[in-house]
Amino acid sequence: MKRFLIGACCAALVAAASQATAQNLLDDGGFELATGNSSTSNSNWVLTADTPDGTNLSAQFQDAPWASNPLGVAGIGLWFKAFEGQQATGDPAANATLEQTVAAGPGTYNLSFYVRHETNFTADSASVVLSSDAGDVATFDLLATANDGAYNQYSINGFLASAGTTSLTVQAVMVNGIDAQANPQSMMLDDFFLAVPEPGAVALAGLALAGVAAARRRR
Ligand SMILES: [Ca+2]
Ligand SMILES: [Ca+2]
Repeated sequence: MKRFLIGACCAALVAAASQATAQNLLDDGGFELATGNSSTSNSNWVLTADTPDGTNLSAQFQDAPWASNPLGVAGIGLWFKAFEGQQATGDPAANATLEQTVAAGPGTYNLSFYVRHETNFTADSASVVLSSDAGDVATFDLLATANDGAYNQYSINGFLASAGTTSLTVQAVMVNGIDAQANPQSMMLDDFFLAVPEPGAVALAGLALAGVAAARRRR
């Protein structure tokens, strides 16, 4: 029993160390530099959102405890307002794209992000797309996430950027969002993290395993 506990303890340490050492390749992954209630990022993110009723954006950076991760804490999250689509007779559907491109070479990458998906959110599609300028593309279906209204973390892991890659692009895209005429019906995104799986994390795991072995020897 004691040995098991030591192993679990070290595994937790490795997880914490990996998080701490990985560097986010994205500028302002959590949108905290953005101007609240607008499409102005003040960072390398570009948010393109239409205004189906001629006034209100179909997506915006929202400064509110209900829009940011973790839920209930002050901060800024990206708000996909599908309900702006076809809200009034003659309004078109709601479309928006969030995008950031970073310089990056060939290799393996992990992208993680938090999603708050409300029950009645309705769109033809909503997705996070990771791509390279060498033509590699991975698409994550946001409509398939838990629609429980909580912030949940998801990831695209092991993305392979092939030879010739000089940049990676992260996108969040809402296509043809419409008013479901039933609340709650929004989707929010926050805390994007793009990183190279770190050789350092592997080394730390080795050190932790050595720690377990040392602990066993002391017995
Ligand atoms: Ca945030
Ligand atoms: Ca409206």
